[in-house]
Amino acid sequence: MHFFETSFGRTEKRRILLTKIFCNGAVGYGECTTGEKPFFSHETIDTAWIIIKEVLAPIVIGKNWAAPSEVGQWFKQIRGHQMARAAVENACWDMTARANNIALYELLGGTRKEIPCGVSIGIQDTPEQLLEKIRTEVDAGYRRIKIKIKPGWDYDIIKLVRQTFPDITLSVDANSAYTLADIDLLKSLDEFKLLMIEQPLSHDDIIDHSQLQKQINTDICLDEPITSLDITRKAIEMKSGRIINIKLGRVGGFSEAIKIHNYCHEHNIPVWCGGMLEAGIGRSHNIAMSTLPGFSLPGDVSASKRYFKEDIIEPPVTVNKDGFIKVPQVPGRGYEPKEEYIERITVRREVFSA
Ligand code: OSB
Ligand code: MG
Repeated sequence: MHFFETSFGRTEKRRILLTKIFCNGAVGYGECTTGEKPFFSHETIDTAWIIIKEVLAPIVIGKNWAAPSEVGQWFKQIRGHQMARAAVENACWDMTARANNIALYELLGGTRKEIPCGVSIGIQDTPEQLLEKIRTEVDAGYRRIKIKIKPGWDYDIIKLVRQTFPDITLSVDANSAYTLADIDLLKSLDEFKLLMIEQPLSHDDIIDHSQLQKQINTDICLDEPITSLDITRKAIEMKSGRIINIKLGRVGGFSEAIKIHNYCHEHNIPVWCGGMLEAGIGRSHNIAMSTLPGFSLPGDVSASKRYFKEDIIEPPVTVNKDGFIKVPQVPGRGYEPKEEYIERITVRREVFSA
């Protein structure tokens, strides 16, 4: 994969944990979106493995449910480990859509037939490299460009990007790289007419963000601290930001994501679908979720080929010249796992049965 750098580090390759659930002939897939190391959140692929094996699998195996949201309910008693929970819960939704022969996006309550796409562009080795990357993605049709920033790769870089691309819809993501002591720098970004600044302050903070939002014009978008409906409600009540990034893994799966979406929709807070460098299963789940009506801003849901030489699904996710992904109108996800390829690159496997 092509490297991807944020304020918390560089990712060069991904180990991906997939879940697969069987019930009466129907099969559902899930993807755990955690990174290898606990830099974005506390979870890692290895902690997720243990939690799925020792806690989540025993809860779901052999059980019946009328709606997959019940699975999310069973997992509520678990503190943290949202990405592990999502990997299992989402496979249950996926399987239920298959079993009922309907599209996953319809099972979720989605309505959009195509979804607007943006890209997230990591920190590069040189400013020229960044401009070149942006040029490529703008030419590909993407409807919003987001660049990663960190101290030392912020004001001057954004200024250069704005001078070069005066009219693009541009946002920035700091992944928690600043504190309120950086208020002057953060205020100075107002001149660039950014669509939003994503997670400028601490990963678990909604209090300082509320202070900051009072002092800057640019809309703050919260990412890292949005782990549940409850914290989302508090952040919105405190006016800690005006936009919410919903990530399926970070919130623990489809049921919580739908609840957060509904709450934001009722409160006129735009939401968009964040990404975690997902392979095809996670990517297709993000597409399904982005069809819900409140996902009004372009998400970080982009073409498979931006990250992977060969994705694990067929067809790979593609984005049209206008920057939209057409939502497959078929039962399930609409992107089939390449079983043989997955088999070939699998290094570890565990099977549980009732
Ligand atoms: O903050 O949105 C983020 C990737 C890994 C961890 C955190 C983030 C990201 C991205 C990539 O921005 C979005 C994508 O999957 O394209
Ligand atoms: Mg982010």
